[in-house]
Amino acid sequence: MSASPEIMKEYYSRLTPENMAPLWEVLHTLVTREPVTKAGPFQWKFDDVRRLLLEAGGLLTADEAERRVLILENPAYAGQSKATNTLFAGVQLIMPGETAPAHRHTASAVRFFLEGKGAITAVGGEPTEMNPGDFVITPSWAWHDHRNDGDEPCFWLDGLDLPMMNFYEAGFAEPHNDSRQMLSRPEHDSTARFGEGLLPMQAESPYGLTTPIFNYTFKRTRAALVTAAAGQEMDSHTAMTLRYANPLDGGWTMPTMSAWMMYVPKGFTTQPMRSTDSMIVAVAEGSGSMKLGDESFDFVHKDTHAVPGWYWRSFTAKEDSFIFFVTDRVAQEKLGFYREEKSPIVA
Ligand code: 1HN
Repeated sequence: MSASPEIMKEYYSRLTPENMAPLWEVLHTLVTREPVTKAGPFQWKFDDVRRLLLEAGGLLTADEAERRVLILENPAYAGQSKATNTLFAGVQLIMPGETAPAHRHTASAVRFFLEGKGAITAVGGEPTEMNPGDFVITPSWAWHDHRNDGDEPCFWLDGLDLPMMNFYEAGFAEPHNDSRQMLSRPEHDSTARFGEGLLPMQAESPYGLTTPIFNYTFKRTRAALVTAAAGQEMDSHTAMTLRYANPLDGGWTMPTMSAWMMYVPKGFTTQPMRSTDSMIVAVAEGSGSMKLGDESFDFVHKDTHAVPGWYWRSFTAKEDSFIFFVTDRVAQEKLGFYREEKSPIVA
């Protein structure tokens, strides 16, 4: 530095009141050689979430809460309602007979159903029953309400693009006049029109950039993975993975969040890979362990994990495992900065 530290300090002290700052002091924390994440990987055991959430079930109704959700907060983002820098994760409970009242918002949501029977979500006038492992979408700005017509507590994982949405400070929301919206289409209508390898002659999604199908059932996804796996060798890094697709263009199902499911057969370990997208990873079936960066997490069915971008990840299945991912990959791809890296294959 050509000027003395005292001179620099005095100079900086005059910048602050003028709302300016020297880039050269922060350049390399702003522009990093590689991604730097504030958060690390984290795991929430379903047993713990379930216990505490059932307790909330006795403290307030779904109607009072509007959404009875325990936020899965990454410790690096305490108080910020974030699982990763861009994704919200929470687990929702609705008790038999309850309704989570209708509303809509610009944030998109995914439901990954964890436990129970008889939960129905209505989206844009169509109901769908949610069963364990189902991937259900609430598109941006679609009316949605949930109810439990069964006789057991129902739990699901909510993944939302809220932190991303709020980063842009572009979010809107409104309540519906009725706690349950009017239904205008029978159950399975959207799957019949768009999800059977058939399309309406004038195919258009009622949800704009989001897929017209809103329940990708585990039953079909699981069968597809198992059948496809029988016909080829496991991929070293991704085992047998299929992504959820928008049938209108083959792209991802939502404009802000990508989702896929990976089948890792018993005894198989995937080679490490990493990518810039941050992810919520939940277990639909099976057990095993996942290595995220330097940490190893034993997982069982229904556990949820947060994985920040650019952490190496590898999965080992103790039993046949079906692992669900929701990430901000599609947003990063569209913005042009998605990257991934696969480790060289070791036998
Ligand atoms: C929301 O609307 C739902 O509709 C779930 O079920 C979780 C978390 C934050 C903000 C809105 C739902 C949510 C949410």
